[in-house]
Amino acid sequence: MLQIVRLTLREIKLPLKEPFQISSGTMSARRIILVELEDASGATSWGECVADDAPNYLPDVVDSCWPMLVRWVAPRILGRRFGAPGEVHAQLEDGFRGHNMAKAAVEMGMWGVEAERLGIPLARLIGGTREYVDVGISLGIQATPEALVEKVRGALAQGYRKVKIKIGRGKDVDFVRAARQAFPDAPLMADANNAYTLDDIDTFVAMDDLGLMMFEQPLAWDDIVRHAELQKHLKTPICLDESITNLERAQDMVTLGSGRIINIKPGRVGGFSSSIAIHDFCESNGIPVWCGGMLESGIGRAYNIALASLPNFRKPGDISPSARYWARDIITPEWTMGADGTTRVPLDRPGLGVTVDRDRIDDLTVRVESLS
Ligand code: OSB
Ligand code: MG
Repeated sequence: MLQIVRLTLREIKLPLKEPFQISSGTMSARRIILVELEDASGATSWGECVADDAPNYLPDVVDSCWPMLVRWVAPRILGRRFGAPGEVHAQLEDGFRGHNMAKAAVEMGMWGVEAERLGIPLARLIGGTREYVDVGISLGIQATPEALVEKVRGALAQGYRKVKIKIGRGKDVDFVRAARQAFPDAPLMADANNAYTLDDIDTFVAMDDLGLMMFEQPLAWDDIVRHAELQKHLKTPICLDESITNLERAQDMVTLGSGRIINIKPGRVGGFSSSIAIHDFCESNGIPVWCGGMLESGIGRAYNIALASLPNFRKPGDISPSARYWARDIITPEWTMGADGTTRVPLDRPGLGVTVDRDRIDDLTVRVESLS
């Protein structure tokens, strides 16, 4: 049984090693809300909220998630008895619309606490079957095709098993084609973060012969219908990211043919229960999934790596090692990747499998609020 007696919210500011540009904006430092959870048994763990400063990915932002956590999420959790973490999602959905990123921070933390309480690795708790997970890198939009080619070269030399190229208007066909010409057999894909409309079908047709693994979220962030029309014109599979906010949207994608692959980000879909439900549905319907990333710290990364150990995570995830993002992460040991482009799931340690560095977090903290 789980019974949370205290939730502590912390906002930290973690500077990125280099700015990360997507079609809808640029990030140079992350504002991250961390949630520390204490169970009546004495077990503790942490969750991470993936919302960023600006509403350029989905509507959730740090400054909406913090008050939602305080006023609406925490009161539904504190003091209440849960038989298992799988019960938390329904409790957070009942008469409570949206705000998935705030919900997910606590919902995932509950899985972390349960793993600690039982003394088992998080990946085991959720039924993960892999000991190693394949890692991909997400490369931000570059100034020139030549600069992109050098970034791709570096990523492939490090061993990454998938290279995702961020594209946007005017930074698309020439960029992706240059990367393909330089690396004819590399596992490449492109992520548009909603930069296009159906008027741009020709842009995608121009990239359709480049042998890309997929086009991620070409059209509007909340669209399902138009993606089905676009997919009819393309042999390259469409992968939905932003549009898949819950199991029903994944079902809609399959019903309408809006895509053939799903990027699961637990923060976007409200946590682990929802992620696992989408994973299972996709597995039954022949839809491969992979784990997306939101430039998480080592805490959020622990959850993503555990999730990616489930069997239908059949393509490399955006789960780069700590050193790709941060001069120093907030956990030890930091997440690393082998030269073969895989990361080992920490199955030899209970809970998240890493130690949270409280001193480092204290140094980075800009506000704290304790709820009980
Ligand atoms: O669309 O997948 C995306 C980062 C921030 C917002 C949206 C996205 C991304 C990434 C980064 O692609 C993936 C990572 O964490 O390495
Ligand atoms: Mg994406």
